[in-house]
Amino acid sequence: MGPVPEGEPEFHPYHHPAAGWGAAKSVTRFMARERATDGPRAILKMNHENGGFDCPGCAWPDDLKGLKLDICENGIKHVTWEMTPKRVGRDFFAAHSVTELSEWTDYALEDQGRLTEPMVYDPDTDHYVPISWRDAFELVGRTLRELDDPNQASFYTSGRLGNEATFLYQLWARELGTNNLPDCSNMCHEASGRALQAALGTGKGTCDLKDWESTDALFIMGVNAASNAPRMLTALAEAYHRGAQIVHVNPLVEAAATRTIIPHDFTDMALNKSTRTSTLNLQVRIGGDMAFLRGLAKAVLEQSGTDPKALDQEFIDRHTTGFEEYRALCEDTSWDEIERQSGLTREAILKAARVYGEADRSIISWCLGVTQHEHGVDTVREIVNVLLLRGNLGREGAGPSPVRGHSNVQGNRTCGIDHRPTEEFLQRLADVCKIDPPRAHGLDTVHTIKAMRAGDVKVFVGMGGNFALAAPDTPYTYAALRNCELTVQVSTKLNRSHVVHGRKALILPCLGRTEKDQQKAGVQSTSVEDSMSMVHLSVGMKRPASKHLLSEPAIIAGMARATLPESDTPWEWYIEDYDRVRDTMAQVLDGFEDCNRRVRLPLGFRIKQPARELVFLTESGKAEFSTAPLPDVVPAAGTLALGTMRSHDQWNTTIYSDNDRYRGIKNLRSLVFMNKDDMRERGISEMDPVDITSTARDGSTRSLNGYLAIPYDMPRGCAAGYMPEMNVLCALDDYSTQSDQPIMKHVKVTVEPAG
Ligand SMILES: Nc1nc2c(c(=O)[nH]1)N[C@H]1C(S)=C(S)[C@@H](COP(=O)(O)OP(=O)(O)OC[C@H]3O[C@@H](n4cnc5c(=O)[nH]c(N)nc54)[C@H](O)[C@@H]3O)O[C@H]1N2
Ligand SMILES: Nc1nc2c(c(=O)[nH]1)N[C@H]1C(S)=C(S)[C@@H](COP(=O)(O)OP(=O)(O)OC[C@H]3O[C@@H](n4cnc5c(=O)[nH]c(N)nc54)[C@H](O)[C@@H]3O)O[C@H]1N2
Ligand SMILES: [Mo]
Repeated sequence: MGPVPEGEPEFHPYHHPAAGWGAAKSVTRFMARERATDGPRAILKMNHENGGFDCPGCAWPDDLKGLKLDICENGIKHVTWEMTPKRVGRDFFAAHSVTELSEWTDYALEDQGRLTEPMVYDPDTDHYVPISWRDAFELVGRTLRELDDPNQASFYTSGRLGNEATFLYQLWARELGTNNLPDCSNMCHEASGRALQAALGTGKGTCDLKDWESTDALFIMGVNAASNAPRMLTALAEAYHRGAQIVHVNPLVEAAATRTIIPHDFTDMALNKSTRTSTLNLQVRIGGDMAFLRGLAKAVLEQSGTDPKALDQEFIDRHTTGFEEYRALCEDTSWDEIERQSGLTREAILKAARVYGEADRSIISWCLGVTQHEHGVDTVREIVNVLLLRGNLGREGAGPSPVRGHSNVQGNRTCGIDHRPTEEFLQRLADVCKIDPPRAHGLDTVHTIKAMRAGDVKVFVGMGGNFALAAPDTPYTYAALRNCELTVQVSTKLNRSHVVHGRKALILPCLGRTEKDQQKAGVQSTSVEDSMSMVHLSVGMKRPASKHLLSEPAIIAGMARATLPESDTPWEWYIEDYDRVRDTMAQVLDGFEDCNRRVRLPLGFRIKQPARELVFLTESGKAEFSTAPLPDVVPAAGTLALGTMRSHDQWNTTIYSDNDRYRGIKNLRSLVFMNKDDMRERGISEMDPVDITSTARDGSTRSLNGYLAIPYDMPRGCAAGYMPEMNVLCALDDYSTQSDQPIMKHVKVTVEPAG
């Protein structure tokens, strides 16, 4: 997947603070390699109030104080990656057949640079050849019009897509007649959305950065923040300085759970002065978070026997339902069971419970370590249960705070990317846009793959992303894509999803977020929503990578018009001026009222969170405790629970290098991190080649051979390695029955010396 390694694999445990000079050095090297001469100027334009573009690196909110240079190593890499001077033109495609390209590494594919003009696959020569935009749109339109049923098409969204394009995209799919709108969120935070919706009546977190700045205790669960949301480090360091408690819950002690030097704190950088970012680290077993949370709740309830202030009884009585059942459940769950399932001692859990009990205001934050499990929904609901016990909701400094992934993945859902839309949303869409949207629920990511494989979905459209690699069960997903009549990829760079394609295939190159989007009414901006529901404008300023590129909204409008020639939707008119799209969005979307004015305020606007105001749009009108039993997550004898995760030097399927600095890895991605006792038991030494075999629920097995074993500080019975390589081990049918999310953090494997 990654580049050809620059040397022999190395492993030296990392003992330095996160960010700081290591990050600065890495950025400098990266920019030099990418020859990104425009980098420094562009970075000064990133994440600024009133102008500049939104960093596409992650969904962490911008600094509330605005003007500070609020950037990070990985954001810079991500932007530089888009701004590369390298180009992929028609000559490139003429020189390399698709069969040849499919032998290249993923790194090599992306490293060719930015795509420059629309291309269509020619099966006679096995090459991509140029096609005009008009003919490309017509090919999409004709193929879709000729389907027997609009549900034979599926429209994937990766979370980079801006709000305006998102709105038009779902409008196109629904006007055509399908809710088949899978997105990357189906693999990411689907569980969080479902759990929060059920418990609180809003599928999002309730906290913003102000809450992070005033909380007494932060619980950070299942996130590798130093790599994947590096600007969180600033918040953690500030919290530590303030005297807040910071508890990390993760099988691994990740870099964000140690110390950091904030790169934009020039004094700290100059003095090499680091700040702690943790007061307690709890190494749960993989899948053990729910048991840990149950332990917290049990301890709080036990404490309330002698100390009535341990619970916020008034809050519970006024705002919640189901408390007595939950109390009984906690009493019935034994400490033995909690210890066994969490992999933590009762003593360690009581330490965390003391932090929680002594804090007036607590925030619980989480990411994929919590969601990508069979019981992801139950675990997020348990987070809410714990918060409710002490009234940690609807007041400053307290609440649930999921860390979202892609920079606009939350905005995608807000703007209608949902295969299970509510009747209320569809009705408003019908009333305002004068269309007749289908009412039946559509397909998500997993079910789109199954339907493509079965021949029930024949057209796949990917708005960004790299579906072939990001999805589970790589060979199965490849076969599914190859079984399509037409695959359409709207992309900025060449990737695996272009060489694993349908019988007909299009590559449609688009403007990136850093680039100027010129339309009839002038330069356009798009809006995005961060993890904390702040919506603001993003304006590109770079000259486009090629004069043939179109914006994502323009590509969608072009495909939509060609598909629906008689449509009354003013597709062309919308594209002349995105304010017009926003005016329509203001009428359809909750929280977007008057958005054209509000999005131009210095920091944009915040979408109202009813739960934050203690208004619960649940059936009972209250916040609802849940009472799910603890799942059994203890691996069977001889097996390990394997979590797939990102290295420091990658962005999902984009691999920048084979290094994982904070975990001490150089020149190696085909590895498996293991507990040293689990290694010894199997006769495996450091860097020994091993075979990893997963067993799916249906008993089928999948393998990766010759991976190198790395002894790592993690609980026994746990293992970890990198996505997307390890998607080979994830069976498509092993998705959560609660969220339909592929189970990417708890793959049942055996590991043995390579045979
Ligand atoms: N630089 C960079 N930034 C990114 C991304 C990127 O690839 N690169 N990806 C973006 C996207 S789309 C997303 S969704 C986010 C992902 O952000 P993360 O959620 O941080 O992603 P992962 O690398 O999958 O790491 C998951 C973490 O969960 C831990 N973990 C594994 N299993 C368990 C468990 O059972 N319990 C607990 N408590 N922890 C567990 C792992 O040790 C690891 O620290 O980051 C976003 N930001
Ligand atoms: N095993 C395992 N698998 C996982 C995960 C895991 O933890 N474990 N995580 C899952 C998660 S959380 C996610 S979010 C998915 C990620 O799934 P995706 O979002 O589908 O994948 P990305 O790698 O983010 O997509 C990268 C591609 O996006 C395109 N691109 C970049 N910028 C733009 C742009 O501005 N516009 C357009 N149109 N295209 C652009 C480029 O061509 C690039 O090659 O992967 C999932 N897969
Ligand atoms: Mo994600």
